[in-house]
Amino acid sequence: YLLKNSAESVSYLIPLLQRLQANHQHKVLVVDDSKVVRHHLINLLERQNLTVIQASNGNEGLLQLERHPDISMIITDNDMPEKDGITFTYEVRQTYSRNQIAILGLSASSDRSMTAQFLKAGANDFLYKPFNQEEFNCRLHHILNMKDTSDKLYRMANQDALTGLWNRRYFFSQQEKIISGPTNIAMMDVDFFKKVNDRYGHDGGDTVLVQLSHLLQQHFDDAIVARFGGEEFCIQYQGEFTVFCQRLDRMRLAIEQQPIVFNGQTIWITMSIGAVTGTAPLTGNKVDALLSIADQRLYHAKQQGRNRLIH
Ligand code: GH3
Ligand code: MG
Ligand code: MG
Ligand code: MG
Repeated sequence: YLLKNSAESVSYLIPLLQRLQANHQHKVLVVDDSKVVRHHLINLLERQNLTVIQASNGNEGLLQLERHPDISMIITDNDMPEKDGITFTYEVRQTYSRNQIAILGLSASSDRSMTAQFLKAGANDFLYKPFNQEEFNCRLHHILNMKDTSDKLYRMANQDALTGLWNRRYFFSQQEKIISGPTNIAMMDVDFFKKVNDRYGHDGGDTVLVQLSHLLQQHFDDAIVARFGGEEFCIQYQGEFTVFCQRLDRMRLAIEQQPIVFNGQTIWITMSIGAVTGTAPLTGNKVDALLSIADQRLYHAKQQGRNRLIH
């Protein structure tokens, strides 16, 4: 069980690797049946400013994953009672991709095929025990850097840069994931937004979009709120249509009553909304059909005087 600590022997080459930035955001799950090994790993990880959670076998590991959906990395031993690490890795991969949760496999076995077995089951990397502490740190940092890069790419591809809301691409990618039940869509557009830009400049307009986005998110933290383009937004909500419409109208009123401060000036805005309901699954071009109805209703809201919801 003694883990080889030869950090001193390499310290003349490179200083002990430490990853100080951004680590607090990573939560690591350590799965090993040996308490001694677990504590050694936890100690190594906590020195890297990581938050650590533990489990003593694969089944417990799965339970911890359910309890902590924000785990970004798993370090798992293979040789454990109840569920071994390779089976555990395979099962985690049925739900989470390599980019969602990184897995580092460990084993004290003398079986040289262990590396391939772990990688085939879906692990990102593997180390034989006992391991060199600095090699462990190097692999850990490599995995976390990859994770940070893929998280960043995901955000860049799916989030709107100005407001932080989901973008159109993400909105469409989520529709197929809704398997059943009522699903509602609202299209909304800021009224006379050109005037805001004309009067307060483009920066004033941008400030309005950012603050408005916060308000939309506050009102619909249980729904997908996306910026579709310019000053056009879309909300997708699962639940009763009447509840959706009540909440939309409450939000519309809140927007009307909420002053937006820009450079010491107060900007007031209103929004027009068109809402529609459908039933999942939204296969084929059903999403497009619903969006087109919501868009027509938004158009009518504009025609009938703006600052209103049509459903
Ligand atoms: P309506 O009530 O009919 O919607 O009137 P409107 O003035 O809002 O008309 P429209 O929707 O056509 O105008 C959208 C304007 O939004 C035009 C464009 O210059 C501006 N816009 C689009 N994207 C951005 C952005 O990212 N920032 C800012 N500041 N303005 C934007
Ligand atoms: Mg073991
Ligand atoms: Mg507009
Ligand atoms: Mg518009």
